[in-house]
Amino acid sequence: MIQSSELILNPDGSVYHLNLKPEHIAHDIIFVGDQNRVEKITQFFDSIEFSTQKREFKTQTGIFKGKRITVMSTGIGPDNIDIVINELDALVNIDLETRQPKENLTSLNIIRIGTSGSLQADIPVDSFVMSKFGLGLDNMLRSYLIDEVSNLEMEDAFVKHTNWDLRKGKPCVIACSEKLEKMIESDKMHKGITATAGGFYGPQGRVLRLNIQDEELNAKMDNFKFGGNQITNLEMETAAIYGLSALLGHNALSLNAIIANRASGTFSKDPYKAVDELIAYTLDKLVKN
Ligand code: R1P
Repeated sequence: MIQSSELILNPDGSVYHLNLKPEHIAHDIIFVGDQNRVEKITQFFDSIEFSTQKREFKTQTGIFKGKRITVMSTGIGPDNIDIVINELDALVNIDLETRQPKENLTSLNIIRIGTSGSLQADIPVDSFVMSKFGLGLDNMLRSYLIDEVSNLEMEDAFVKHTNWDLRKGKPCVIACSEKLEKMIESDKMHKGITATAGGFYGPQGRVLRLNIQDEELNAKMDNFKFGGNQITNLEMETAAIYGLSALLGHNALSLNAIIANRASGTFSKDPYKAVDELIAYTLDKLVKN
């Protein structure tokens, strides 16, 4: 039995941070970072059956063209993803009354619709990137037995190529769900490795008033290649989503609208339009499958 200090439930039986009960979520789940992006998606739904919000975790479940979909904001960063995916998994794979893991496990389909900065000059602002791999530069996944699902060869090649300082922890590499990749891909999507940082400024090579440990890191990431893949973009959630989903048996895919190009130093003139287009694209693909 999982103790009440380990799996915390609210007085109404919902999971602690997400405020959700099992009946509130669909098997197809869209993650966004920004809580204001939830309604940018659900505004297109035929009906909404459930809404809740606690802190940055806003959730709505409804029907879009006959398909039941949950849209949820995760806030910013891998630490939040740890909470969101563990609590979502508890909703489907742990009996919240007996506090025992279920025998028959459920696989959720999780698609992130995010924003991100491109590292490549030829992946311009307002384009879309599908993450074939997540490269975790943060250490959240290292609390788990992540080697079971990580691409150790690519990890080692990245550490060598960047002369990575292992005092920052060892990066890990996790692949997307091939099932979701096939469902969503098209020639509109750039594909590659998405690097996930544990912060926005120093951890992504931004210098304001603080010196950073490796000023050349973005340039080194820019020319890293492994097995025909290059690092396309840098954001703060993808590797965490891929790692926990792989360990728990869920399918995950991360899509990002590129709103900044770090190679050319440019920022989208209309970032909301790029995100709106990615939302429309994803919803359309989801209901066609
Ligand atoms: C930083 O501004 C945030 O934006 C990006 C990063 O991953 C980070 O969460 O994604 P979202 O727009 O999905 O939040």
